Amino acid sequence: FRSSQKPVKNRRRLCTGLKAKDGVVPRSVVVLQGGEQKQRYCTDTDVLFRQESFFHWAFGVTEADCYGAIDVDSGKSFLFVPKLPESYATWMGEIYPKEHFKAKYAVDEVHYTCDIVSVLSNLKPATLLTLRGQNTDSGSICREASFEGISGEPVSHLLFLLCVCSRLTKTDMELEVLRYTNRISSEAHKMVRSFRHYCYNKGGMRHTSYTCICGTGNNSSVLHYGHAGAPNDKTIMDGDMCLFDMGGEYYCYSSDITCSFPANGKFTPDQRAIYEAVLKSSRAVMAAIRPGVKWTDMHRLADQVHLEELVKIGILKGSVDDMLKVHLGSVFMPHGLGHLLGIDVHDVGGYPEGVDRIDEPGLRSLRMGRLVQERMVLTVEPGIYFINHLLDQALANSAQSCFIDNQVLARFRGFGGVRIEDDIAVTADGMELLTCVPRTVEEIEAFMAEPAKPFSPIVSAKS
Ligand SMILES: [Mn+2]
Repeated sequence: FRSSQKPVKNRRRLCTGLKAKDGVVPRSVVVLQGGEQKQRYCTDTDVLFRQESFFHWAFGVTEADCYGAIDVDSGKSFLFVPKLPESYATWMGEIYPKEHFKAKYAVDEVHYTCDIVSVLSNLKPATLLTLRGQNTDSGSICREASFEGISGEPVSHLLFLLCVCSRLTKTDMELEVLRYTNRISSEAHKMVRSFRHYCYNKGGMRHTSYTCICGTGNNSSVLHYGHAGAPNDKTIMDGDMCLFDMGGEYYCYSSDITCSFPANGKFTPDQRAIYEAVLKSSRAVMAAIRPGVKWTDMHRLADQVHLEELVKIGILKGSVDDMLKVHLGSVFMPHGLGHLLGIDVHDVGGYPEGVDRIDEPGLRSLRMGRLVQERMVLTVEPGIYFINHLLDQALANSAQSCFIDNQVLARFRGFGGVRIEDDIAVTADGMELLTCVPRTVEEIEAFMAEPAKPFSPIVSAKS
């Protein structure tokens, strides 16, 4: 990336927004703290570093242990980097001068972190604006910048709201990186077993966006399979459905893609029926997305298509409208339709302050409750799963069990699940599909029948 493409624009958006806000006094200075290099437990082995997301958004800095400041009135930016000991040059490599970082990150001034107090006091700030607020996905509070000698009472919540709001919609540069993460991750999905190798080797991606979820057979109904207690270690059996949810990360920007397919390359009639039901809801949602639609309505649309298709398959019987009233859709899709995507895989800002999640099965798991806006990047990830304990609960509930044909359902116990997850960018009149993998049953079967192809070349995007 050229330095002009660094997040200069994000800092400018931030200053403009702050100046327009009540309660921001003249001579306010934003102070952000970057991520710290941590070690594995009590050892001296470094944990692979990944920059803190807000800091990355504002400064684009890949090094650890930095601070940044922005003078809101002038827009002037300051980067503080650690002053490294001489021994660093022996063990870690060249120690760069401050000018190196000034050019690399297109900031106005670079200083050492040990000088942060004197540099900031020379600005004679009326207020320091720091970042503090709650992430609506995790419930965690982001860590406020702090350093020895910080003076006065920093104002924190204001900056958080503004940063979150600005991160909701993406700049041209951000969209370009997200297109890249999707192009590489899409190709890597086609390599399946060498997914991570492809991301690293062909895409220059040091991280994946999250722990790969690779469930097969019944495990494909475990929504977040692949954790330490279930480390993607089941032997794949002939006839299994596979559900592989994997995304590469580049320059701290995420991708989040799921492919579901039969392990042996050929769908059984039941596998095809469930797969095509999910594909139908995915494409119905994509056809409906445009600025101004409610994301909760998109979730409901997916539920409705699933129920209609489950009636056709024979698992359900009766009126779909009545099924919706008892939230039957959430038995088969207990998670939300999709979420914001950006520097974080569950990107910030899903719910504005004062708007709570809708307290209904399924919808309460939806990570975004806003109207869809141009330049938002979202995942569309409907799924149908056969999760034994949810099926048993529904069968024990007479309001729901009256719609279920248990004899047909019994055939699907142990089936696992199907999720189809694509990433999209919202445009002025619709959406741009960022993900490009085989999606129809025919495409998947044809792709899996082909002998191993050489890696397809990565064509760089037009500038
Ligand atoms: Mn996702």
